[in-house]
Amino acid sequence: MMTLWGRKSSINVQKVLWILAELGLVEGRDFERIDAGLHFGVNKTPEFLALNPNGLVPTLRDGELILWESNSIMRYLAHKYADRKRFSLDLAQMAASDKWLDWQLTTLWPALRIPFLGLTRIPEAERDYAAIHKTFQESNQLLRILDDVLSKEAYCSGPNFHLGDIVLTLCVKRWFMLSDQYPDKTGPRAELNHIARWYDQICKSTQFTKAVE
Ligand SMILES: N[C@@H](CCC(=O)N[C@@H](CS)C(=O)NCC(=O)O)C(=O)O
Repeated sequence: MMTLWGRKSSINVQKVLWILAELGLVEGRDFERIDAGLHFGVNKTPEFLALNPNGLVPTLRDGELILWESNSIMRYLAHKYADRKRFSLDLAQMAASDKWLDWQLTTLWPALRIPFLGLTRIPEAERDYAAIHKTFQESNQLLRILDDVLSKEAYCSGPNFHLGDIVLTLCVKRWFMLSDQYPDKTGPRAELNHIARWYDQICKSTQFTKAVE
């Protein structure tokens, strides 16, 4: 049985939990999950560091294979369970999706994680609202790129839901939620209607709301 280490509240663990659910894999039957990270600890123990020297979650063990990096784990699972035909592994489709996985990791999340951590983990009195506001605006600008794509396509990489949509939805979920954390409850979130339509569709037609708490 595969083992996944990671707390359910982590965006990167949620990517893996969601793809496992899309592939029809069930916790307790097809994989076991061990809570790790933040208050659960575990991820800095010598045993864990021997598996993942970064001391981060998610980490997956499948037989002899130890994997870390959430997007790599997603690609591995999509290929391993190709027979379930949930995600097309066509070369062009995978490449179109892959670019969004890279963009999420290298471009969107580095901007969005600053208001996310600032507004959810740092006590109000210690928050740097100037930095939070600036990076929230940068996130708005980046998400306009996605919104523009979604004005022409149903999903980020074409007509079908794919891996890129999973990682972007989890960022957008946090972006939606952040405005509520502002003291005046408005926040600087831009109106991006194509993203709103796409997000609603994903809530209705995928395992998102069941897999991600
Ligand atoms: N690039 C890595 C980043 C992993 C990462 O930063 N994980 C965070 C949770 S989202 C973590 O383990 N933080 C330490 C903790 O939770 O204690 C990935 O995509 O898997």
